[in-house]
Amino acid sequence: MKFLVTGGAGFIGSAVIRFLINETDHQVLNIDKLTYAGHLESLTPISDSDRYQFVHGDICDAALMQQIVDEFKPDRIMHLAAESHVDRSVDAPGEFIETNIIGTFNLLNAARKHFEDSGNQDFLFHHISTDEVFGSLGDEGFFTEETRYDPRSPYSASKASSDHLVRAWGETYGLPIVVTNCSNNYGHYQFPEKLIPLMIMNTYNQKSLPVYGDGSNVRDWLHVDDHARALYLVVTEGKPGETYNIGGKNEKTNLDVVQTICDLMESFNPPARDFAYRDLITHVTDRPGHDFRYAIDTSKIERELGWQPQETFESGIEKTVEWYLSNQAWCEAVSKDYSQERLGLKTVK
Ligand code: NAD
Ligand code: TDX
Repeated sequence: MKFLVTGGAGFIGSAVIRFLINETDHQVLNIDKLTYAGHLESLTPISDSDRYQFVHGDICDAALMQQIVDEFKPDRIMHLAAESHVDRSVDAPGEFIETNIIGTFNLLNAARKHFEDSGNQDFLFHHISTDEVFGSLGDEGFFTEETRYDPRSPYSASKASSDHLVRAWGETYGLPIVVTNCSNNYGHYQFPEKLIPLMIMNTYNQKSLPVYGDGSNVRDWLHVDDHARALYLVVTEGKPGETYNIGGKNEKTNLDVVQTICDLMESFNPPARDFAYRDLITHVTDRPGHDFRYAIDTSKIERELGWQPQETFESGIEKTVEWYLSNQAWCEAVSKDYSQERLGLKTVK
């Protein structure tokens, strides 16, 4: 089949494309704007494949999206391109509205015309979304596919909006769609603004480790390769019109995550004798509107598609720390314009 992947130079998109090229026989066209978060270096392992092509393009360019879809004639569109960082959405929400909402609208229009013109009854539009659309949990409970939407950041509100557009195109125009809502991903090739790679890079460089608030906020961590496998199952075997939640069953407080990274670094990269990586942990001003806890009920995707994550948090975080230590060239290439300043505080009065 022909897969059109948007955002394929990003963290999850590149994992999906590496999976599609390495584990299947499908053809892949990657459309990416190459923002600060998009790096073709993440695709080096597969970029020589004759089943892979890249177009440098912006999903906000409606005419370009229509042209690419009309020419490539995809059987599947996997839509991952987005502005993805919550802290940046606090400072500059406009880009999130443009890319996440208007960009998704453009792709839906292009997909609808292609579906109607081609008559390809096997066509499917897969929107890759987040559990953050469901808001924030207390100490108990899990997000299911029926949980009411309650987005609380500009990022999650823009993703909720795009989820609604995708379902509306399914109901109103009969476009075959599927939506997945996933918890926090971690693993190789993640841009070092996100918690886990930032903490690995900062321990390596012996810089302070900024934990927002008291560090008790909880995230449910999923290794990115387990997410890529889940997405492939959904896009090939999922039922059109359905939503599937994806999660890692790995709930950790942020402080636990940071301490685990410090402890792994003690063994992989032992510091001088009078110093411990945990000494670098610094509690800083909390994120505005910081969601307390995310946790996913994954029973639907397990029951209906037989998906199970392969990595535990312990195995995945160890591989991830090792990967960042052995791939400093990638880290330096992607972060050359990234100053690491604290983002997302501008709304605090
Ligand atoms: P990322 O920020 O690493 O990558 C986003 C990619 O989209 C980049 O390559 C960027 O260049 C590209 N892009 C941005 N704006 C674009 C535009 N206007 N036109 C074309 N390309 C553009 O993000 P990620 O972490 O890989 O997330 C991918 C998707 O998965 C997003 O939709 C995100 O909401 C969703 N998601 C992420 C997580 C997570 O933990 N990272 C969890 C659940 C869902
Ligand atoms: O320096 C930091 N210190 C800190 O304590 C950073 C960057 C984060 N944090 C905290 C905030 C969160 O509670 O760590 C947690 C994780 O933060 P992020 O890595 O920014 O991820 P999060 O806000 O949870 O959102 C992520 O998961 C869901 C992705 O960025 C989203 O794209 C995805 O939808």
